Amino acid sequence: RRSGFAGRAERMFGLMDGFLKNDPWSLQKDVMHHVEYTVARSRFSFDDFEAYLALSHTIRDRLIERWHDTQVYFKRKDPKRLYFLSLEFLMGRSLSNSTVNLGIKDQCADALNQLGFEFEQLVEQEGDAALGNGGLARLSACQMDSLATLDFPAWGYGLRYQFGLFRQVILDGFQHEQPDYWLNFGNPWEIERIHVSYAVKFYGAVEEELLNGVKRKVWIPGETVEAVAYDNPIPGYGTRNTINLRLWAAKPSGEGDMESYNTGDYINAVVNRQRAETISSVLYPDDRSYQGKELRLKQQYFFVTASTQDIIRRYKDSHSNFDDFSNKVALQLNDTHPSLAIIEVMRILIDEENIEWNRAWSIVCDSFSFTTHTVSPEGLEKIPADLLGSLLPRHLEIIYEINFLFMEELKKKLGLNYSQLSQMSIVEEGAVKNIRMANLSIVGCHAVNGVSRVHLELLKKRVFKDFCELWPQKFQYKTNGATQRRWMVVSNPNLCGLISKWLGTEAWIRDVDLLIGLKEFASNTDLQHEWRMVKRVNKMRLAEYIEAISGVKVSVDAMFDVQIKRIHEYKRQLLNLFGIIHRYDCIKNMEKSGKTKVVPRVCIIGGKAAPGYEIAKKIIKLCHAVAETINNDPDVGDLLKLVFIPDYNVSVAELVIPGSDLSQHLSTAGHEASGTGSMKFLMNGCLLLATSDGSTIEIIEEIGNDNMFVFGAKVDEVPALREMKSSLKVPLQFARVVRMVRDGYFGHKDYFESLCKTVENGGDFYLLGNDFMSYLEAQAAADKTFVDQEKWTRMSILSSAGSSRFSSDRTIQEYAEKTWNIEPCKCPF
Ligand code: TH1
Repeated sequence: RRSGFAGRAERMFGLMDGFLKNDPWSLQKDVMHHVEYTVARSRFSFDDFEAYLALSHTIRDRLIERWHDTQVYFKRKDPKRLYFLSLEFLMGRSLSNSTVNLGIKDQCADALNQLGFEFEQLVEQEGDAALGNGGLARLSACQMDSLATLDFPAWGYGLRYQFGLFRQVILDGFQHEQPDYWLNFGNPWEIERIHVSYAVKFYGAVEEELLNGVKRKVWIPGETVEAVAYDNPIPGYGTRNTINLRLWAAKPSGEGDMESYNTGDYINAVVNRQRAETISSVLYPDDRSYQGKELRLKQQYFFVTASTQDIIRRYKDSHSNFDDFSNKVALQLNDTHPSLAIIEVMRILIDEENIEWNRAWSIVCDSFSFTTHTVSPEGLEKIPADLLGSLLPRHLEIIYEINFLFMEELKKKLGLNYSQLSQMSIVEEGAVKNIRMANLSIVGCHAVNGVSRVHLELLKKRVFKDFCELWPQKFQYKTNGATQRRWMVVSNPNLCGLISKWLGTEAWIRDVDLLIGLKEFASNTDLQHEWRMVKRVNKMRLAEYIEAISGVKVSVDAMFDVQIKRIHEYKRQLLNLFGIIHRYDCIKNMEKSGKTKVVPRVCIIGGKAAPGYEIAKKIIKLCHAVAETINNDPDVGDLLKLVFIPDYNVSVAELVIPGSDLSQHLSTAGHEASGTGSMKFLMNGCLLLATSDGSTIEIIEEIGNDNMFVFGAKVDEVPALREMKSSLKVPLQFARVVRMVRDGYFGHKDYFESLCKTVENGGDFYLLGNDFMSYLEAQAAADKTFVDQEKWTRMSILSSAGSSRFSSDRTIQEYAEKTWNIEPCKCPF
């Protein structure tokens, strides 16, 4: 006999007409349904944007089906789950990616075509979800795609900022920041869960309470807001599994309403409550720097408590005690930004679940793992103890207690080495007392991961030397990766078609190691020819875009040379600009006959500067000033062009990467923890011109020195070079280009003075002068190779063929096995 529930479920399923179908006709019907009833436009008249919305809702319905099935299956199987906690996710657009992962892109394109719409055009209607700054945030997004595709029972947690990363607007060559109103036109990709909400408390005081003769600490908070969940389905490729990215938004809390309203000032009370929403309103736009701002700390705690309450509630739904917690839950901290979670779980276990301290602490340590993305000690997050104590008084007490016990343990192990103890302490004593979030994370996690091999070496040698010696087995590394679904299949469909044709299979999209199969065809003239054709079409698309945004006409026969990433002194966009000025200077001083030998270049630079980072902003202005001079110089013509692409983001990257020949990764060795942009270029067959730093070192090992252009000081040489710097002679060519900028060759003499100073007179912390000649040689080698199109194309094919190690699928597989101890849980159907 059927149980009542099953019988009812079957009847309901019948009413739903089974699962949604994916043939073009069914898709078309659903699109029209959404035009009429969701977007509420007449079926006789709707524009591209409305068609985009209707199509997105059509896809969303399919995502929801799979999401439900996956979650029901996870719940039934109760596997160990991974929770990925990150304050930043750079998801970019979703439409194209979802259709690719669901395997229905062609059907959608057909369906739309018959309605008179161009799929590619609808895709362009979508704005980017830019809830993050740069590499760290895009890494989170790539890893979510891999987690879903590899069928891992995982969820991501993040913040639903109302304003994502600022829009960069360039006026007269200067960067201006504008708010990113990404939610203003609605967001079809999220599901609001008004009923999934948690109270978030701040301020107040800790009191002692006597309960059944036992003393307990009770936190009496002073302010309460509510965290509401928004779910974003993340579909895997070639699987039904669809995991969840749960983002929290702050809302006023209903708690304590009566009190404030009874005091009389109703209007003010309502308005003040509304201020709760500011907590999740804006993403901090600083890459790699912290400021000890109260709002940022509020965001962090808001995020952490909502996520951990949700996770613990889900655990308790199917478990009656905490014995199994660390066998069922892995909590991954993306950098130290969410590291208060360690304290929050500790607080819940001891204060609310009445678990004894030592047991609670071992549950915490067994569950948490942490990945650091930073190289320098200055990049490590610190929170003033006063600030933390006023916002979260109970948490500060717990931190002190953890630190006390940790110090006692250390004293036993190390004896009384005060300088070492104070280095390792979670609490930094000084004029201002600070809490060191990295130390807290290392102490409270069972695994600490670096993001490339050399990054781990640097952690061992420098930043966390003492900790590595104390707990060598805790420290690991997982070289970062990027997802080939977004960075090849979505953004470079023509190249993918070609690769699949030559490999005789599309299986590499899931099983990326198959890409190596291209290697045997690297010298095949047919493949080479087709490969160049694909690149040319991509370059034409990019050239059109460049003309549209800048008015500059560029020739697709020129080498497209690209540097796109956040603007930072250590990433040395300035070195690139100095190289461009040098090239320009050479062309200017050339005889007519010499010019025929110049390899034409289109130099493309893009990236945002943190709003308060003056030097980075000057680099942007210098780029525009140099471009203005070069692009309008009749002596130069098509031999050299320089364009700055404004408002660089994920969707701009998807356009630029497939259309570039050469990409530059110029960080001073030892400064880029990993770098992930290079991996995306590599996959797309763009040659790299790079220093031997971060993950580039591993790329060199994978594809060989002779398949890219490597230059500059090595990681181990940098410290000694810095010591000797003031006695080193700078090359004449370098001095000359710096002087051109300083003397006002590109105008704005006074404004650029401070920029020049960063590389002059024994300054030059990032060693631009030292690496300059080596850089020019690498550039010359690139020119020489570009003329030999056969060689260039072979190197390009070998780059794609050798890129499989840099798929985030590999990264996630390693984390799953070595850090999280989780297994796939594949939804059958
Ligand atoms: C970046 C690293 O600089 C980069 O090398 C690495 O590839 C990437 O993370 C992913 O691992 C970082 N981004 C941030 C952002 C903030 C703070 C620190 C870092 S490190 C906000």
